[in-house]
Amino acid sequence: MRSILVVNGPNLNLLGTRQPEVYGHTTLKMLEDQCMAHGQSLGLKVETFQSNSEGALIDAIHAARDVHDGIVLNAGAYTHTSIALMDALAAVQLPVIEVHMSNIHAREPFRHRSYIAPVAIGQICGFGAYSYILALDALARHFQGDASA
Ligand code: CA2
Repeated sequence: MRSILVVNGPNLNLLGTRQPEVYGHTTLKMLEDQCMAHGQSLGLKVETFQSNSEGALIDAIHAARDVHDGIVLNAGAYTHTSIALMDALAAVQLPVIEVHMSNIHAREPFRHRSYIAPVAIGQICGFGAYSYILALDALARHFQGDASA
């Protein structure tokens, strides 16, 4: 069974507790449970990780290399700033889908740039918690289409 790591970055531990008008009412725990349940329905094992620390996120991405087959990543605001995260993803060479709860392209200009996008298979944003479900579907499809993945 293929294994996917769902990674959430800074402040996403606050999901469901603040700014529901932007990020909805789903808590991080609910989101992670939904990802695990949906992964199971796709025949994928899903593990989750959240940190507010850039270094811890990089360490988790490095550790994923020998354990997981793909990554779903919401890097939070590090999306728009972190060359280090981009380098980590490029180094491990796992298929990555970038996700965001909000539509980053409809928000402030500084959110339009992503350092993750160049090293991701694709980007899904604007669908709230459903962005993660779509990302798992996309990874499952990616694995079907690539026997070597
Ligand atoms: O839309 C997304 O998923 C973001 O990655 C969320 C980041 C933001 O910096 C990105 O531009 C887009 C912010 C995460 C903050 O999460 C909170 C959740 C609830 C309450 C407060 C913050």
